[in-house]
Amino acid sequence: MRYELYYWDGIPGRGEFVRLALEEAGADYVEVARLPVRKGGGTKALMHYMSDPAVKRPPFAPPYLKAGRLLIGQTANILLFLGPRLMLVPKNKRSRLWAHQLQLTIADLVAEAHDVHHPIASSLYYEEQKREAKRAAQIFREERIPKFLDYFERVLKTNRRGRGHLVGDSISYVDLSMFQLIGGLCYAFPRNMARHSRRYPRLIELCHMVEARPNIDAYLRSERRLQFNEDGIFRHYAELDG
Ligand SMILES: N[C@@H](CCC(=O)N[C@@H](CS)C(=O)NCC(=O)O)C(=O)O
Repeated sequence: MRYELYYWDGIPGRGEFVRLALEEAGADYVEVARLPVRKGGGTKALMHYMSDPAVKRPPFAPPYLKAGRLLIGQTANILLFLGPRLMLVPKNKRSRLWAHQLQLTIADLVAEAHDVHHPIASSLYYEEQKREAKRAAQIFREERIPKFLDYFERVLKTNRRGRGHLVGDSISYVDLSMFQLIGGLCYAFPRNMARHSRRYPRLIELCHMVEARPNIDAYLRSERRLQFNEDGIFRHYAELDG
């Protein structure tokens, strides 16, 4: 099956959590918004399933995935669907629920990371909410990052059977998403993350494990991989790094 991934062009964003799963599995997929318009791509194609009133069960926002006739929105929901198909989650129901629970927790932190630079409204520019962003960033750095990362570090520690993995005893989509999450936080808050890196040895080890996987390594070197930038979710503004 050829999957169609719909996400904004130019930013890794939430689309990256889905891309990493597709890339690790070597799945056949196209990024619709990155295709030329003459090949049915571009922003208009991206908007189609969200805005056409004839579409049943439309997604609210990208990313969304088209798999045959299925149209699936919400990052964690897409991964819930793809996990078993790409063999990126254990077979049993308990583990699948656990993986989904962790993915939703990752999504919470991703949303908070976004709200640091847009604490008042997504529709305003960062420059219009810089003062509030500075306040939000201090609390995010001092309270929220440690609370979430302590939790994920603990999950790694207690998963004794699968040393180095968040779920089960082999790579899952949650490991891949954690790699992206930690990478994003290190990009946005380099000083803060470097200062506390010794607190999260298992999470850092997990990131090295993920980036060394052959398919991920090839993907990271390819032009399909988009770099973090200041239009995305994880943005580096030195004044927010403390
Ligand atoms: N909870 C959704 C959030 C989706 C989302 O916020 N997408 C962003 C791009 S990363 C967007 O385009 N939002 C438009 C909006 O919220 O108006 C998910 O995890 O997929």
